[in-house]
Amino acid sequence: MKLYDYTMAPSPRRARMFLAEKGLEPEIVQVDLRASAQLKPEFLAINPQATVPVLVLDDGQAITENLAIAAYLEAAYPEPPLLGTTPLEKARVLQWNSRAEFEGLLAVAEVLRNGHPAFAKRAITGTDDYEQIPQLAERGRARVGRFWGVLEQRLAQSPFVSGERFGMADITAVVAVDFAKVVRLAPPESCTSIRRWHEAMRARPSYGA
Ligand SMILES: N[C@@H](CCC(=O)N[C@@H](CS)C(=O)NCC(=O)O)C(=O)O
Repeated sequence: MKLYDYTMAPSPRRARMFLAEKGLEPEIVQVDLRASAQLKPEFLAINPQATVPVLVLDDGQAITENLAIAAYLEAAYPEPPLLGTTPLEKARVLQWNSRAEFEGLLAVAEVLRNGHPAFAKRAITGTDDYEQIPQLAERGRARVGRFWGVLEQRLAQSPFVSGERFGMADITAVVAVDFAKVVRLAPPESCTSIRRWHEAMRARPSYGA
């Protein structure tokens, strides 16, 4: 297996952490997003959406999108389970993974891509250019603040984001929390449950993947 990656970007970090939790070590190919390598014909031939991560299997099949990569890996390498085992656990993992992605990760991305000069005309991923909308950066900040409340409340009820067991939702949420530092946002000091959980995440070997 081969993972098309970019060390500094949050989305491929999710895939790296998932792979590490499964004990898998694919060949890593860096796609230098700062140098717009994702827009070069060689990479577009692998992923026409111009995004990383991409997992390429030994037979050449390419899988894009974190959720699809996770679904493949979970089916091919069931241990340890990261997408739940019982019907309800599986639902809770996807429920909280979606919330961490849409309310956390994408809110931070909204701030960064609409506010940082490095993303001028690159407010949305893909081959088309989109202008930044500064109001979206402002709105994103408010959304991130709301997400801290959601996450704190959830982690006050359960040790992990989707319940009693570590899983994909923890990966997405911890990547969102760490990504927020890039736009100088962090959960307030009062979020003691997030702090307790984040320390547990940091202690896992996959955290540094
Ligand atoms: N929904 C995709 C999102 C992938 C994504 O947005 N990747 C970003 C890096 S975090 C990217 O490739 N950006 C390319 C660009 O900025 O043009 C997934 O979860 O895999």
